[in-house]
Amino acid sequence: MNSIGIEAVAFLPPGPYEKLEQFLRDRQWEPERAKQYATPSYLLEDVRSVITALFPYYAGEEAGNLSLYCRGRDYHRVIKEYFERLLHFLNQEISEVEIHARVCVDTGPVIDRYFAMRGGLAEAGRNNLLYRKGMGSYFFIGSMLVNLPFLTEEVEPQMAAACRECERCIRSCPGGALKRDGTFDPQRCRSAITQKKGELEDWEWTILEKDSLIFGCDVCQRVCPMNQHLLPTALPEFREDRIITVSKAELEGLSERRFQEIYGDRAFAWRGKKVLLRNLNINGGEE
Ligand code: B12
Ligand code: SF4
Ligand code: SF4
Repeated sequence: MNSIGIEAVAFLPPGPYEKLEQFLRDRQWEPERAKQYATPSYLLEDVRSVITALFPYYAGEEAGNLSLYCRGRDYHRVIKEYFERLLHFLNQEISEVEIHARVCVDTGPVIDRYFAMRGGLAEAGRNNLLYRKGMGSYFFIGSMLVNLPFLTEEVEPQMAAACRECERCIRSCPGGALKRDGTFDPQRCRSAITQKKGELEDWEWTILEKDSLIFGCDVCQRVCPMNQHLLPTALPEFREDRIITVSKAELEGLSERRFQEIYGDRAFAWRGKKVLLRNLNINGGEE
């Protein structure tokens, strides 16, 4: 897959994934929803394998007011492009099957992190993020369902060894979203609050004010010992032409249409200009 630019990929069986279903039910998911997320054939009827792939995006940590994950091009678009190239390659190699595929990047009933772990590509940290040697936690995950046979032997998901004696992420989390019992409260995650539209409640403002990023939150990744001394990604979409900061002066006066023309290929733009301007009023958001 190196010729396509995908350095970590696995072809998993089509499921259903009973342990995932149980995990989601234990997290109070409604039974029918948990079943759907654990059963890839809901999405693609003739699915025969789940392709899971990692896309590293680390490109340094220069000070700026955007999270590291949204400084390059919008990963939803980039991953779709890589999967299209992969499909093209598979179509050329396997001419005897008419390939059906369904690409999922943060869309559809798919738990990307579960598949990446089962494919042996990464392990879980206490902060919920997945980690892989050399990439730390700074990678995206894409999933593509296809009607081609699977190749990869499954691996039991596990927690990274470095987490045994460490709780730095839990102690530093500005929202108190990471719990000692291993659960996670997404409502209290600062990343979610920066992406929320409309008026914020006082308690949400309090969480927002604890850090200066106006989109996303990197605290639990920055403090992590597994994220030290990383090499920059080889993927040009995340390494080049990065935007690390946006200011009020740049945003004010732009129509929503002009805003989309300038920033529409960036993940931080998907909630619109108003949300960014609101967040710029927080502690240090302005450069
Ligand atoms: C909704 C969402 C959010 C919500 C949170 C929802 C949630 N409950 O986690 C919000 C907006 C808060 C969010 C924030 C972020 N997100 Co987000 N998010 C998603 C999305 C779309 C769905 C996640 C979801 O609801 N999962 C349901 C929960 C139950 O499962 P999970 O946490 O994904 O997976 C866990 C289980 O599989 C579990 N598990 C199951 N069995 C077992 C067994 C064992 C032994 C163990 C140890 C674990 C385990 O371990 C996994 C990790 O905890 C995914 C993309 C996708 N479709 O999967 C991206 C995704 C998870 N996000 C991602 C990113 C990058 C982020 C941010 C870092 C962005 C930022 N810098 O601000 C933060 C990190 C917050 C954090 N600490 O997790 C990446 C994660 C990449 C990685 N290396 O892990 C994903 C995969 C997007 C992508 N396509 O790459 N996110
Ligand atoms: S900060 Fe510590 S506990 Fe948290 S993910 Fe990193 S190593 Fe694990
Ligand atoms: S992204 Fe920020 S708020 Fe969310 S869990 Fe990590 S440190 Fe906490």
